[in-house]
Amino acid sequence: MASPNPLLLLPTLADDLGRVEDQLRRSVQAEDPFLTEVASHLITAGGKRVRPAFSVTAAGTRRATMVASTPEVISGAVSVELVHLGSLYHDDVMDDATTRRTVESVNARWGNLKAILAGDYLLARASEIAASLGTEVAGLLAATIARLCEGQVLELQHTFDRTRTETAYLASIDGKTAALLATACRIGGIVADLPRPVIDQLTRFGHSYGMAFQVVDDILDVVATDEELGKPSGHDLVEGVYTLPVIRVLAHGGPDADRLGELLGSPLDEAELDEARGIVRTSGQVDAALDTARAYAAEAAATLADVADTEAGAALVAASDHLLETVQAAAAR
Ligand code: GRG
Repeated sequence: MASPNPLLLLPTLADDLGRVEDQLRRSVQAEDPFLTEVASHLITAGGKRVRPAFSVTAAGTRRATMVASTPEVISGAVSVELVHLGSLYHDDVMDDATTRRTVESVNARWGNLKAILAGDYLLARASEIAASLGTEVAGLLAATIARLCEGQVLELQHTFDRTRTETAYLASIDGKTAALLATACRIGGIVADLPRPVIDQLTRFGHSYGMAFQVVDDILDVVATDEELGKPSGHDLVEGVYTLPVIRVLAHGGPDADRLGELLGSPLDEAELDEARGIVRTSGQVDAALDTARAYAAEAAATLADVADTEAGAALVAASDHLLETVQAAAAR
């Protein structure tokens, strides 16, 4: 069993995340109760709230000990989580997902059209809140939404592509995941009015952490169970999204690569999915991908070395060390 995320041990964070939760729910209250229900669905379902936790913690990196966040920092954290939510609504439509955050996905429950519209609504609310924090935050969030789209398009361009390269994979996750984690930290720093060099450090931290986070997420899709993920595992292979461990097995060559190459390139039935996952799991490339995630996490920690003497700085560094714990146990089975 992995230990809790070190950010959650910060004495003020639970209260601040409670305030984030309240504002999140208020921010999706529409005039139409049906729209409120659809837009609230994944908020109520839960989620780890990693991005708001980073915004709040990043904002505190120059204080020796954390204090309750300002309303502006809470709003910044909410705007980032709303973008994340909007992207999940749209992502689940694209993937035809049935489950998210352990509950029925929005598209499965209400259909694609409503899921797309509710996703748009979440993005609009995020933009409105960001605009209340000033033009820099509004511009940054808009540019980050564009980065998510760019990352996702890069992924779509390579679905069922057995020749997808590691470079193409890394460029995609940079946009679809690392950009928003970088922005989560940057917004915390901007809204807390931290010195510019610290804001830039926090941004680099969030970016490296985000790269590690997505590599870990992709490894988990190969090695974890449905229960551990709260959604069907092996989904990436089914959808034709070939991630780091798969790309490396194929690139390595030999009998594993040959057999995996025969299986991939088109949709898989259940037996083929099991066989493909088995090949990747036993190939040694899961460990190699873990090394890559570890290197990004170490890069993230190193970025914050000179603020690691504050409570918040130390917690961010510890969070990057902790990230690998979540996947090591699953990968070792
Ligand atoms: C309209 C903003 C927008 C984007 C359109 C669909 C799309 C382009 C991008 C998809 C981006 C995406 C879903 C990336 C995956 C990011 C990721 C690792 C999600 C899981 O994050 P967790 O583990 O999930 O933090 P919880 O549920 O805990 O919040």
